Amino acid sequence: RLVLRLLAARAEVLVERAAEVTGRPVVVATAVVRDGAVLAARRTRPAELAGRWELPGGRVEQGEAEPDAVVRELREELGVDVRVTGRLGTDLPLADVLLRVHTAELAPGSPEPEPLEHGALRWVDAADVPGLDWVPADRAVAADLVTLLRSG
Ligand code: DCM
Repeated sequence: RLVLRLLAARAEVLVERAAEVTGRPVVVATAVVRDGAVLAARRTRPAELAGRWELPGGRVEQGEAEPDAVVRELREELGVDVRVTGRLGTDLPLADVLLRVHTAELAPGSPEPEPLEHGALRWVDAADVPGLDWVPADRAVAADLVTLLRSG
């Protein structure tokens, strides 16, 4: 039985390593929450996603910690300073990346968000989350978003 337990432990380690080696790049999406609303951003590209709403974010760079990627991407895309507060939902496998949703709040003294790389921005409250035209991946966390907004 001891041997079986050792083999099982070894198998777990190997599975974890395989996931690291074959792992897809992570794209962080961010639910910035303020006063019971989440900040949604309207995409302008590619054509099939243009006009639809997303949680802003982007690709994590090699060796970069995810919270640092969230802070960097939101500074680039929205001109804001954020503080990362947690995670939302489960990882979502996309074609060639893994989408992981973080939660954040504007840091004290942060500028107001501006659509530097999006067509528009909008604060969306719990009642309006389900009806928004989310990009398909972000639609998957809509129920978790509603729960988060209603809990705060
Ligand atoms: N993406 C998404 N939802 C987000 C952010 C990104 O589905 N909230 C997808 C769109 C692209 C990929 O991740 O396929 C990379 O995003 P970007 O083009 O914004 O770098």
